[in-house]
Amino acid sequence: MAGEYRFSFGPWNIHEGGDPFGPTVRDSISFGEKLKLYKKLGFDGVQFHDDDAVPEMNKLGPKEIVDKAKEVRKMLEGEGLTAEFVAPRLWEDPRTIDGGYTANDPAARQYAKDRSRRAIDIAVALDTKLIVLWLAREGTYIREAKDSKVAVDRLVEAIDDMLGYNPDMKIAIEPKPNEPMDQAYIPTTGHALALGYLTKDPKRVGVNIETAHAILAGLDPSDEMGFALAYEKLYTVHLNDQNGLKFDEDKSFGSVNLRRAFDQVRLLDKYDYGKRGEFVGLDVKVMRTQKQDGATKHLSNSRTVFLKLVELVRSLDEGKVEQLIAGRDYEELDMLIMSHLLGK
Ligand code: XUL
Ligand code: MN
Repeated sequence: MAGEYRFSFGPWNIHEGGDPFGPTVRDSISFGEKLKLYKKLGFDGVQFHDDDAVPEMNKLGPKEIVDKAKEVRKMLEGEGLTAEFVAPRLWEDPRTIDGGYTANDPAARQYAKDRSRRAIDIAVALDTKLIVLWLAREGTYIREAKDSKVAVDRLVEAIDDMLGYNPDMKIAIEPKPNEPMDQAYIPTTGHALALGYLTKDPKRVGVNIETAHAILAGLDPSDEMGFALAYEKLYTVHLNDQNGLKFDEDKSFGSVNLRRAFDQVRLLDKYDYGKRGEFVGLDVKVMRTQKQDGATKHLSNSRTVFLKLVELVRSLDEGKVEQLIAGRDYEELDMLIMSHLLGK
């Protein structure tokens, strides 16, 4: 329950509400103010992009970056918080317009590798051993723009560079099939894990599975999680929800399809997710319509829904489930689950 699970989110999950078609609608909240909200909302872990921890890091040298990150670690300690992971934010720099690790320009690829090393330095300073790689621009708008075989070779080369740079760091690839690219090279959990096995240390390469990304790939998020669990590769999760095949919505967990959320929680709880130190990570966006005051409700609501679903999962009559499976009465099993979700 609440004490058994530790929850995390990233500072970008408290945001001003700007979208591609309109300006921001809420005031900015400083990083320090955001940190003060974590515990109040029931969260213990902070997910970082490298420049969430060290803004404008491209203007700083490696030592200055580490010094700044150490200051952030002190802030975390002051709030009783832990850094869960650091993700290199490679997709906003002019040098990575055509991608980072898979860019056609060798200078862009080198920048991406260097920046990833700096992200690892920040992770060390923040006392976490987990790097998340969301491969934002590692794909194409038109198929002929890049060679997909070479792209995979280049991704392996970049991950090998990170694994070699720090022998303690683990890497969780966060697959996503599209957005911002038309076609991403690592669209699913299967692709991410297979990529890991091409690297020089597959033991240290796993996944971060995001609910919405699995749905965008036309897949069931709990099945994706089960696949990763079978490989002992579910390093973290980004729970949220997604209403069909459209832009990545990052809706509150369970808000579109409660049964799909129930299935994710059932699987995670069954296989002791969290007991090996994993956080229940969220990647949720508040609605643009939300007023300033209530703009953290998506976080506390997602956490509450997760915990309520844990209760529901644990009160499911698993003996009855077994019996119905043995009798191949899946219609009755369907009704059992629906009745359980309806509370009757
Ligand atoms: C993008 C996404 C990112 C990653 C972290 O769709 O989910 O926020 O989770 O870089
Ligand atoms: Mn995510």
